[in-house]
Amino acid sequence: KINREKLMEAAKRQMPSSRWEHTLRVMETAAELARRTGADPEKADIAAILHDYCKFWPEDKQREWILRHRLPQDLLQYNKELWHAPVGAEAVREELGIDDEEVLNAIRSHTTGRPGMSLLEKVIFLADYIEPGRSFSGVEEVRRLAREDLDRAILKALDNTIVYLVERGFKVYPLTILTRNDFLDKIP
Ligand code: DGI
Ligand code: FE
Ligand code: FE
Ligand code: FE
Repeated sequence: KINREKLMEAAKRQMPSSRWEHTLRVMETAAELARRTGADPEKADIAAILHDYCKFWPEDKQREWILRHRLPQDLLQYNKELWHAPVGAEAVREELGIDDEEVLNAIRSHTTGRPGMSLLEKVIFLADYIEPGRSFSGVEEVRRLAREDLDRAILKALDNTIVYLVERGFKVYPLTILTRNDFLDKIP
């Protein structure tokens, strides 16, 4: 089984240095969230290292993976920024032999979330959103909420993303809406 150093080298090779630096910050933020919430720290570490594995793959290569690996075909009708999460999960399974389904789920759901997210998935989703290099409008409030309640923090992050997309006239991927509805239903 491949070790952490090899996974870091493999991920680093797929992306420009600015994106690798984001990955390092996601690793640190995920470690902190895992420590505080009781999520598995080793799984959080591996998922953080690999979460943007194919973010910088050419669009055509990502499209090929969606077509050839039984990924949701409706992704092709939406922003290509959504593709790297599900494609990344398949890519690290095939190219790096990652077979831990919890880690793969965390990679797969890190952009849109999904209804019924596990603690590990929540940690990776939020670490990606609140890492210290982020400057989205509203990120400070999500950072504050994340210190108290991961679910409320994710709901706020999803609200921000949906508002951002609507304000710019972009389509919203249905899974993003379903994830938000799921958190609305379960937050007291
Ligand atoms: O890969 P990162 O930049 O670290 O972050 P990410 O994986 O969360 O990707 C964020 C991008 O995805 C951002 O440009 C907004 C976009 N996005 C997220 N949800 C949706 C979306 N785009 C569309 N069109 N629809 C969505 O539901
Ligand atoms: Fe990403
Ligand atoms: Fe394949
Ligand atoms: Fe990321």
